[in-house]
Amino acid sequence: MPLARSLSVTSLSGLDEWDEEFDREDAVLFEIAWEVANKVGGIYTVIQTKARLTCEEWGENYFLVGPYTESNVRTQVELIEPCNAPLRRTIEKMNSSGCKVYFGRWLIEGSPYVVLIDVGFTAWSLDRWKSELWEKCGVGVPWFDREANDAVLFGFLTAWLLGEYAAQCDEPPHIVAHFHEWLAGLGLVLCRQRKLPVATIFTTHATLLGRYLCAGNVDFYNNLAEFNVDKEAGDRQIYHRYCLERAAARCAHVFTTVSQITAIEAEHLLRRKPDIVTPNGLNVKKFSAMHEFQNLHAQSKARIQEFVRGHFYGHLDFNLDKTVFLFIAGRYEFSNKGADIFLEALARLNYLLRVNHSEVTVIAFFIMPARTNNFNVETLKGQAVRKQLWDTAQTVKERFGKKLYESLLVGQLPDVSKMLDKEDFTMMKRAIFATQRQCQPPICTHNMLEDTNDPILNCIRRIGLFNSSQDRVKVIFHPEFLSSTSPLLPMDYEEFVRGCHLGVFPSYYEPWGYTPAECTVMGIPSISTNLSGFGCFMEEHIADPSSYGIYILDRRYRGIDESCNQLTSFLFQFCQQSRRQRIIQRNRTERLSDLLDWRYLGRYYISARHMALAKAFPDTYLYEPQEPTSATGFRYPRPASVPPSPAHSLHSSPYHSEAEDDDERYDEEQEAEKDRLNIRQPYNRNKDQTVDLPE
Ligand code: G6P
Ligand code: 1S3
Repeated sequence: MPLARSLSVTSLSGLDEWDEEFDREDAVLFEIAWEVANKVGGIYTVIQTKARLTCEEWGENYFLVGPYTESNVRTQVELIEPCNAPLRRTIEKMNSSGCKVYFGRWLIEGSPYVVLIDVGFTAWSLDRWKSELWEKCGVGVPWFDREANDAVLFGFLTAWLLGEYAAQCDEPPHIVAHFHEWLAGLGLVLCRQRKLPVATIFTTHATLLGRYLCAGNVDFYNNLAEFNVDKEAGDRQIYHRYCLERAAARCAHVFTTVSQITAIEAEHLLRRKPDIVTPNGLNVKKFSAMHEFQNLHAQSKARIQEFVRGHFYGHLDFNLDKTVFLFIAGRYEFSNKGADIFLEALARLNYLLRVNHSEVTVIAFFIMPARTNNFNVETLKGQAVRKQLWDTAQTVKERFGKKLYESLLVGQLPDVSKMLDKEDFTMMKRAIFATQRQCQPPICTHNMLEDTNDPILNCIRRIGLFNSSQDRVKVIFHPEFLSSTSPLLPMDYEEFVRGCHLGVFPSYYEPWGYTPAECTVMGIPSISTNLSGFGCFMEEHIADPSSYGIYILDRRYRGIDESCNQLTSFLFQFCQQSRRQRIIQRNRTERLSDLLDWRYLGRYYISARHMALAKAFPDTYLYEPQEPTSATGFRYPRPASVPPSPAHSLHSSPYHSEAEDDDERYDEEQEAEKDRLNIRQPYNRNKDQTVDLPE
């Protein structure tokens, strides 16, 4: 009987790596989600970034199953013939029975196989399947809920696919089917109801009810045990969706979720405690030279500065070299994602910077998609004016250079007072006149369709952050995801993040939260909360998170005003750091990326699959839970070097040169090595203490 897993520890910058000795025999893994090759939100990132590792583990026996949409397939998938006989027969059988099922390779790292099902093509079966769902499971789905109708079609089709595949195999196969989120959950319920030979896993990335309740001004975490879940779901007209989600969680051999905090939520709202927490990882890119990511920061920052020069034309009365770029990004859920308290904290920060006569200016970007009618004229004009100034400067420079050259050719030093003539001055004056502006630089880059009801704009109106000259905090709301082809800010999201100084994600409802994790692996500090999966995970694994640039806001035990004050103080502290301190902090942040690498976090998925196989096929598989090792309780100690507090600034002069930066990078690389050596010392979690390290 194959043992579920044996553990051997190798090193991943101080973290242990698993060497798998698990005999999968003939097992086949299907991973099923609505976001396979179909970007909607965070689940896409989970599956896409994890694919390489899962392909390495399962090879030709790994299949992702998702919905077919022509536009996605055209850009992301290469359609090919099915790679094995049972699957080919399965797809042929389904296609000859009125379905449209495609097979291909998803063109991402790892090139996993994908089975894509056109749910619309089988819509003729919807009523029949809904009746079956009602008769067998007692769940009624109303006709008007399009998403739930898709969930029914997708569920019946995936269960059909798995059942057919099992039937087409010569030997009884060992299938593991991993379903993500309620939209895919019905397939799992049907596998169990039809008693298919499938080991099932259900992962929820948020609960439906949790998301709805949090968005509705409820003291969610203090009342988790009190909610009458059926009534709450009914009141919000999501009872049928909730039933599908709860049935999947309850029927699964193994139930998982992405964080401890969502595990507690699921236990109360879905009435099952998750068997394993499967935190989300990333595909971490490592640069051979440590300062490489610092250079990328400088390059991307220069591009953001160019945009800012255009956006604030006529009002560029602040020093761009002393300007700090903050940002929040994600799905536009105003209070769930914490945009409400971020704005309030910005207003308080504005006051603090003003009364302290700070030289620092803060520009806060809000990147949250809303309904718009394209870019607004004033914003586009800003970039046109900037371009014109640049062109004028280039023309004058060329004319100047030509005169200088001619003078040198005849062996004379030029008369500098005659180098610029009247025409040059006229050209320059005209360009300067064009920068006159009657209005303040715009807050929003687009024409909003619901301007008067927009929560961000309304909040800005209330707190009065209007980008005036007196304001030390300026706000730019870009209600569209970023793209490198944008005429306004032509940068993709990754480049933009690299160019900013701090990501601010003070979410109230955030099962995991990829945005701060992405910041971390790019070496950009971030603020998250102890109500987000990411924040709790980092708190658990790092002795002093803020010294690594991981600020964790307390939204759990404090009222909103207190949390807002804490956020303001994080922001104010951050603004007081010198450039040197920011560079040191970025190096530390980047050092945490191993912790978020799928090479480390993928182990929880491995455990979940083994546990499911052992539960579904107890005669063949045995699951042995992992014994705690010193590496399991791993915690990053406090950094060995100088803390990045303003009081310890070693900056020698107010004029900061690039040469100094290079010295700092050198110091930091040495410091990093010191820290790395210290990190390898095992941390004793039971004593809940940090390691005392020599300075
Ligand atoms: C990186 C670059 C330096 C640059 C610095 C700016 O470290 O390598 O050349 O001076 O970023 O840092 P700041 O926090 O001011 O954007
Ligand atoms: C969910 O997406 P969201 O932004 O709606 O799933 C993500 C992936 O697991 C998770 O990171 C996020 O917190 C959830 O909220």
